[in-house]
Amino acid sequence: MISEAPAIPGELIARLRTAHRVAVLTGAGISAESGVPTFREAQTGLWARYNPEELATSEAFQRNPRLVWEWYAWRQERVRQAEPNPGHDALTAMERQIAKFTLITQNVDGLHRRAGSHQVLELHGNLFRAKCFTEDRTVEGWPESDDLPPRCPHCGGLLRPNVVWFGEMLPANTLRAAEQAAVNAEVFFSIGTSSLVYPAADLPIAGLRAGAMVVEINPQPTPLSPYVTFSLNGAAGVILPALVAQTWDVER
Ligand code: BV8
Repeated sequence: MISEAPAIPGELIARLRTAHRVAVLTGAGISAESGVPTFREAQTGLWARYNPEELATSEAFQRNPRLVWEWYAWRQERVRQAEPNPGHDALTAMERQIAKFTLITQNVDGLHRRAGSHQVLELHGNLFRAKCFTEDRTVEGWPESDDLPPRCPHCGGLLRPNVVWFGEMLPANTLRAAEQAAVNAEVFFSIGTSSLVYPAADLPIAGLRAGAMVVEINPQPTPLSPYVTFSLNGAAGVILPALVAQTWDVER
């Protein structure tokens, strides 16, 4: 049985057709249909025994830099084998229809940019970038070596993934731009996030307070669900293409 395209609320379609400023916050759920496990999904194999929230910390890295570096290398490999999915593609189509479109992501997998999105704010950094743990400055490359983690070419300190760990500040300019986009949005989408991690989880609330229509896309309810204007319960890779097609009558 071919699954019916989900019906998108008419009021949301009408609003999007006249909107000039739209902001979107995505979490790991939008990459789930690309085969990238979500952040809180049970980790597999070697990593099953570790809790991501414990590994994604500066303390874990200081305790066992090799283990943490290898965890990120394993995740990089998973992402390299993944492709953007119809949910990512639908957001690139939406960006083409909206004058001021801002895509804010908690994800570190880089799949929005690979899908062709341009205005992407990576709140939590990117798996594929590294920085020096000692100097806290990004490095573009480093000499081949068997050292794990590799060493900073400038000072010889350990390299670390250029992502925001728990307990670390988000990049100030990126967070400020995200907050601006949230409070100026006419429509704010929260897609594929458990709405548990702060300060990202504050962004849809900031949009709501500023008068945005807030739309959540998630197969499960989250702490944000009671406050949103519309809850579209389903997979982003199914709902977003239907929403774009029903609103702007375009393919992805
Ligand atoms: C900081 C990078 C402050 C690393 C990540 C209040 C204010 C400020 C901070 C806090 C606060 N309360 C608590 C804190 C501390 C902490 C925090 O929020 N803890 C939580 C756990 C309570 N926050 C921080 O530490 C932040 N730093 O605030 O510093 C500070 C102040 C002073 C001085 C110093 C510091 C830093 C947070 C960033 C952490 N780094 N990632 C890495 O990836 O390794 S966060 C990590 O979780 C990922 O980025 C991930 O994206 C993010 C959130 O998870 P989700 O994306 O939501 O993914 P999840 O698996 O949870 O959910 C997936 C969802 O998708 C589910 O709902 C599921 O139903 C849905 N889904 C599944 N399939 C689909 C789908 N949806 C749609 N379609 C599908 N097909």
